[in-house]
Amino acid sequence: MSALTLERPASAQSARLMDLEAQFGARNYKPLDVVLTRGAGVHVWDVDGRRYLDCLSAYSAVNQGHCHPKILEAMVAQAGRLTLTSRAFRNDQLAPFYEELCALTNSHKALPMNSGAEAVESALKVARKWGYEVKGIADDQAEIIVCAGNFHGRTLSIVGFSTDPVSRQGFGPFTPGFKVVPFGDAAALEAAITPDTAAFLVEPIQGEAGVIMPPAGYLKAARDLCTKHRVLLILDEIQTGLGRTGKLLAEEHEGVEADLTLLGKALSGGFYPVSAVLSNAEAMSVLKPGEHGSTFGGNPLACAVARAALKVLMEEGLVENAARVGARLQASLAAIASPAVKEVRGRGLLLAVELHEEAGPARRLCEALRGRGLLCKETHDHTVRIAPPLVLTEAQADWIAEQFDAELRAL
Ligand code: IF1
Repeated sequence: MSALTLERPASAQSARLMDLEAQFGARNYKPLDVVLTRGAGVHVWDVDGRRYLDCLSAYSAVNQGHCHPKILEAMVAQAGRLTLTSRAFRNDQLAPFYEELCALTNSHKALPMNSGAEAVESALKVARKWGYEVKGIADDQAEIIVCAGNFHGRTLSIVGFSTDPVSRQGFGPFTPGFKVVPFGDAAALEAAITPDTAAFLVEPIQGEAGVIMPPAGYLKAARDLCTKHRVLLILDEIQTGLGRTGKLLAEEHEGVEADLTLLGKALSGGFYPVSAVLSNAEAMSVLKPGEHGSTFGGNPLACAVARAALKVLMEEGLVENAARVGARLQASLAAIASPAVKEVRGRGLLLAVELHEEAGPARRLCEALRGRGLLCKETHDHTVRIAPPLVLTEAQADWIAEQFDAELRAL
């Protein structure tokens, strides 16, 4: 029977918790009415003991699986030793974190921050400073090109160049110096470049926009245009990076190397806010002491957690697993014969099912799938994102496809 209309009664405990959230919390989210209390691997449990397969992974922050024991162990050990010194002093976790992160990503330098948005903002500052000091752009004239449909975070500068009205409504005035071009259009990118262009910031696959894939060759064309016009290519891999698309970095699918690469989310395996700006060029060298910083950026606890998260990612072969199991899941989803499905798209374990408008809001499908023990989230009105932890097995991938098949037929 379709679970579409199943309105499961929330238990007294979950109802009380939801009421408290409504009473005291800012209403900046509309979450599913499921109150989670435990996670392990691909699964999470709600306060009523129901188990779910997590197909969101906290927006790709728990690629290693929920509460990975080895990351937990590293976090607890470090938390009992030294958590925060500020960068006024040094600590014994930062250098090994730098070394391991740069070796893994073939980077020259790394700038450690906390949230993804902070990494984005830091990269924008580095790009502007590089534009003035290295490229020779006149003061305060630097331009940075971004793509329509972008999602890079929620700070004022970032939402200022968003094309999503909901993200920017009521938050003006915004930071100047940004130009928007269509995603996937290399000609439009070249036309937008001027001698004042310092950088081009883009997601290799647009996550929030609905797992929008660029045309084949677009990233390579962007790389070549940036090289030709001395523009820094900044790839935001905060969601696509760290194995999510079946490569360590999504840029590898097109064999390109960004000048600045942004990481976050799974850099800590979901244990702690850790982000980083990686520099393949010497762009980072424009930063001088005192010009940028953060209280928690590069703290020993963050570094210890990130080191363990990267170790788990590589030792457990999660990048290859994402490629193999993701291809199986994508093929199974694409084989679903349902008139409700407009498109199945994505790469590795960053997938999406887009519904035809007549099939109704994707939220309803998410609610129905929750009734089957599968948690996923709609992005915009008609697309369901499917991004389980990269530890997913083939059997679990088949189970996900079976749940979608059952509910899509019901649609
Ligand atoms: C929310 C979206 C995803 C990101 C990329 C930078 C950031 C994000 C490509 C900023 C963050 C999160 C933010 C979170 C929900 C989630 C999200 F729906 F908002 F758009 F994943 F698609 N670059 N994405 O995806 O990183 O500062 O959040 O650490 O704002 O609700 P952050």
